[in-house]
Amino acid sequence: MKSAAVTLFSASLIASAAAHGWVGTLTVNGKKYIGNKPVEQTPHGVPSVVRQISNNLPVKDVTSPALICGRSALPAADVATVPAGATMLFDWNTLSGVWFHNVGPIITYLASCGTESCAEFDATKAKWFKIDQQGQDENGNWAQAKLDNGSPASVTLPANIAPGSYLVRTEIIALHTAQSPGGAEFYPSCSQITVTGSGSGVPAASELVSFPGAYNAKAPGILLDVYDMKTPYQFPGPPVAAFVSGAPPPPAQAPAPARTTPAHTPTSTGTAAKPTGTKVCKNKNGKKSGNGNMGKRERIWARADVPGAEPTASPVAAPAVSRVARVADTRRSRARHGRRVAARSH
Ligand SMILES: [Cu+2]
Repeated sequence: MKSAAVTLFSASLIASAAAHGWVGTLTVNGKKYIGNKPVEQTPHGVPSVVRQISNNLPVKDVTSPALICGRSALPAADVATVPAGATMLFDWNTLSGVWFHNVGPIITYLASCGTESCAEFDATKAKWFKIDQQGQDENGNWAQAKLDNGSPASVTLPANIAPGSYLVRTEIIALHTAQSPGGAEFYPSCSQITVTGSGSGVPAASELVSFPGAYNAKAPGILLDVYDMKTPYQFPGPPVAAFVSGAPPPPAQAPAPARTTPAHTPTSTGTAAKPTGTKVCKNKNGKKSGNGNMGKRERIWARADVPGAEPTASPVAAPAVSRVARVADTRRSRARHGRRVAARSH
């Protein structure tokens, strides 16, 4: 017979396990690549292109190696072929079905695996560049909330990217408890791809980051009260790489050795970056759109977050989400976590 304590412990395990997810399917041009459940659920998974994580708990320590590809992520056996410019659809699963946290961005990075297959590639050595970041749409709805109806996260590979072997790191950051240090929840997932095409787009050396290392626990996009935002959301990490966004690349970090500039690297450090926040998110009804696809405007807005613009205060300071939306989010968050205290615990 179970003791009350054991029952309670089991219940809390179930509650937290149900809360978190993994990439269950990557779809490219209609072809589906199955991602395994975490090792705790599926010790012997099917061959996949998605690196399998050990369990589905969030990563909360930005200095942890788990921030690279998820908790104890294992290299995967297969590699997906993705033409430059193709859209990758990431289906996020949880033990209770679909994703259900609803506040926070979805951010995607790539790292070259060099000349080796990504199946052999050691992700601790990866140098990442950002290709996409999705925050709130013009109604204040977060990209993440759109996963809640079972829609996949949609990320388009740059059309001009140089072909080769890449690791894709796509990440949900859940911000419902981010008002406390260490409260943000990171869900990184890595997939192994071979990009085909004839593009020549590569990141500048100054745009490459490492995980862990790219994120600061106190960054404004990581430590914040997402229900009481005074300024537009500031994505953590570097800007989207210039060859993707079309913005001028950031200057090399000083002190930097004189660069032997490759022919393809633009040298301009002009100040033509569009300011962020010129499009203020407002939400009059707080309703979810129910549409899993990102609007074009949103993508443009998200990608307008370019070098030089991030640290600058928005010229139009206004809450990014209306009070109605905040209340709705809070209610949903409470309902899903049972109670606020439970939510804070994971
Ligand atoms: Cu959670």
